[in-house]
Amino acid sequence: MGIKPIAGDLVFTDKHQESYRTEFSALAHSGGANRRNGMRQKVYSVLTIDDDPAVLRAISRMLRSGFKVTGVSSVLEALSLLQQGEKFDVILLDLAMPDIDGFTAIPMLQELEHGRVTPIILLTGDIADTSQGKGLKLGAADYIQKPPSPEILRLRVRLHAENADLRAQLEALAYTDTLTGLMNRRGLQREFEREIRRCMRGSITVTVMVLDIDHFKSVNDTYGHAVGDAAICSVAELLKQFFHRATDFVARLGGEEFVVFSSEQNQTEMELRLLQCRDAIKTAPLYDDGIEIERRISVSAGAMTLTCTQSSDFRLDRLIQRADVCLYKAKETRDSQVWEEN
Ligand code: GH3
Ligand code: MG
Ligand code: MG
Repeated sequence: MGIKPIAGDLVFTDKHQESYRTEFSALAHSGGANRRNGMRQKVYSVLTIDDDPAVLRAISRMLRSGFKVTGVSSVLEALSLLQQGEKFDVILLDLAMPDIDGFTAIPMLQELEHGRVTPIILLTGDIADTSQGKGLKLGAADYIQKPPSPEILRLRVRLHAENADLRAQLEALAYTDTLTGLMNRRGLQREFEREIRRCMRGSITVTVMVLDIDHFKSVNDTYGHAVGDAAICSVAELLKQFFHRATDFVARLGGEEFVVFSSEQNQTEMELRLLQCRDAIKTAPLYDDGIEIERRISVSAGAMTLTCTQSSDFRLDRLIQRADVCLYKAKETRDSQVWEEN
């Protein structure tokens, strides 16, 4: 894809390269100590995308200490690295790239991150307000003029990497159930929204199951809350084991209730997996203070399998409600799994 070159961005003059060279030697003498206030700093990985090899070399050297830099000379190479699952803490993107221009590249890079939000910093000679605004609106985290001041580059890259780290930690807390380590309802909602779009595009079959431990109150009443907690964790572990495919999502909704959301398997296959999982739960030992107790637990499940289509309006809460109706029937009839009729 051809683009109009942006003035000031195409060539690094000798003067620029000279300033980088000066910086490298200054760095070399500083010993590259990777500490701040006596604290060891985390080494962040940075992906630099620039078609000018001199810039790639310069950035690498500027970020030699405290960063691990990967340089690529085209947006396509960067996309291919992300597609292969490579993860970076910060992306430095040149706006004027010959294959795909930076503005177009921002959403393409973000799309491949599977929900991670890696800060993209535009690094360019074009610092017109309109370009800056456009870049930031498209989702860039920041804008740095070329040639960057090495110190400012390091500080900004670190600042964005640290902010992204903090955000990831907060998200992990917000989306994880602390007792079991499974996703909580919010986490499931997030995964569901991502996954259901893919399923609707491809008319893929999905299954939603709600599982609930039977007579759980009596476990608590007889053995205490700690054993109850251990029983919840044991069910969580077995659910993870039996629903471990990339297209399976297991969450704890709260209390002793769990949800499995899964795609790409038909009802018969899912029924079989659920049966095997329930058998494993029924025979799993429970412990009180490290000593095995006699008590075993069972779960009941309500479930449905349906095919996603572009036109259908799938909402997680509605699907869970429908599975819940089946779960209620399962409890009433003492059938251990009830599936919604197609
Ligand atoms: P049913 O067979 O109909 O499912 O009955 P049940 O006893 O399993 O369900 P009920 O809703 O009557 O009781 C659920 C109990 O789960 C009540 C609550 O105190 C307990 N509970 C909820 N969250 C937790 C938790 O995190 N840990 C423990 N140990 N107990 C919990
Ligand atoms: Mg360029
Ligand atoms: Mg229960």
